[in-house]
Amino acid sequence: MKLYYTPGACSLAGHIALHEAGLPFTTERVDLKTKTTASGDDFNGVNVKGYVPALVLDDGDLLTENIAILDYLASRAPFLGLNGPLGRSRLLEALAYISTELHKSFKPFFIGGSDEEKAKASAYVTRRMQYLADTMRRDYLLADHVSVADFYLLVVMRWAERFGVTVPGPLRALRDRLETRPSVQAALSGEAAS
Ligand SMILES: N[C@@H](CCC(=O)N[C@@H](CS)C(=O)NCC(=O)O)C(=O)O
Repeated sequence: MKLYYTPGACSLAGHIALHEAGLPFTTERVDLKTKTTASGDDFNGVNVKGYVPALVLDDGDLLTENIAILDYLASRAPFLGLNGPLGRSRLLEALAYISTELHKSFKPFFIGGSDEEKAKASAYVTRRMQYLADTMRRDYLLADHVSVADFYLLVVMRWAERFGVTVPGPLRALRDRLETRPSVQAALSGEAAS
């Protein structure tokens, strides 16, 4: 598999999951401003949507959208998903929440929104994160073990720190716990060095 990513972007979640899964993969950095890959290719030629993450599967198929990619990786490495009859649905429920209620709410910070828009977004994100803090399991978001949802949440918690958005205490503790994982450190240092 090959993951197209941009350092610190939402593609970091899949990058961590690939390390954690222990599956063979390669990566290529994408410059989102110029839509050019590290090897000089036109990224729009890889993913016509023009955004990361994009995952090229071993048979050449292209998978896009964080939720789909993280769900796929959890299907390839089931220990990164959830057990039980509702396991997959619960995982998708959490991934959709992180994507639509948290990730997308950062838009004013990324597109140079007004101070008022940023303040509104900040309060909204904190309130939506509070729900996760109130409902999370003891050590991880959805279970007593890590799941791909933790990795996506970690990405938005890193953005929160960058933009001064308050993260509830239990989630800050989760972030600290996640950042000690070798998979997280490998993905972060790989992206920083790229
Ligand atoms: N709907 C996509 C959105 C992905 C997305 O927002 N990617 C951002 C980085 S976090 C990006 O590549 N933005 C550049 C652009 O849209 O041109 C998903 O959920 O995967």
